[in-house]
Amino acid sequence: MPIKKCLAVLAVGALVCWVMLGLRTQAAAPQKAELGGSSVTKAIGQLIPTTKTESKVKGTVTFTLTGNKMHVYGEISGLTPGEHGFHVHEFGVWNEDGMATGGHFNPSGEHHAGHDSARRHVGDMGNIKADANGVATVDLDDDLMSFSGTNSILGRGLVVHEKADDLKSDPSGNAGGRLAVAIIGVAKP
Ligand SMILES: [Cu+2]
Ligand SMILES: [Zn+2]
Repeated sequence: MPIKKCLAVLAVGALVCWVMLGLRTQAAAPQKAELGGSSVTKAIGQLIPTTKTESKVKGTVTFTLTGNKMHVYGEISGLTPGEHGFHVHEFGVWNEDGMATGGHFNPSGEHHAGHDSARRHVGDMGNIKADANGVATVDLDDDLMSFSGTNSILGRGLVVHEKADDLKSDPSGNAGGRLAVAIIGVAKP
């Protein structure tokens, strides 16, 4: 009987140790990632024209996080006058036709919509509007984009389209070809 009791105590002790060790590793991992992510307050994307479209579209776009609001600002040139779809896409890679950026950044599995919609892709920023000189200014506030967690836009793609985004058609608003691509990276604050 005492031997059995002794074994039982040992078994319980081992189980407690195992559970505590597991909890410790679980708690440590996300904390590290969160600390790294939250120290980023500004990101930047340098739009490079896609060569297959013979585009001349270029520009610089910054993303600045204040509290829970992301301010998106930039100037984009080389456009035809009028509206052009403007989105964050899933992958942060430039290629000759911009297709390597994949679809719109959509971590919540929503349908495509305009920037003002309550339910939309996180990457949906609607349209930018170029003036007669082909220059568009982006200046908007966003409630969904982040630099940490599932909605983090760091390392993703930024795309300027050939045509206007109709703000409703899945999967990408019928905005046509991809004229310029940027990779969103960490910027100097
Ligand atoms: Cu797009
Ligand atoms: Zn979309």
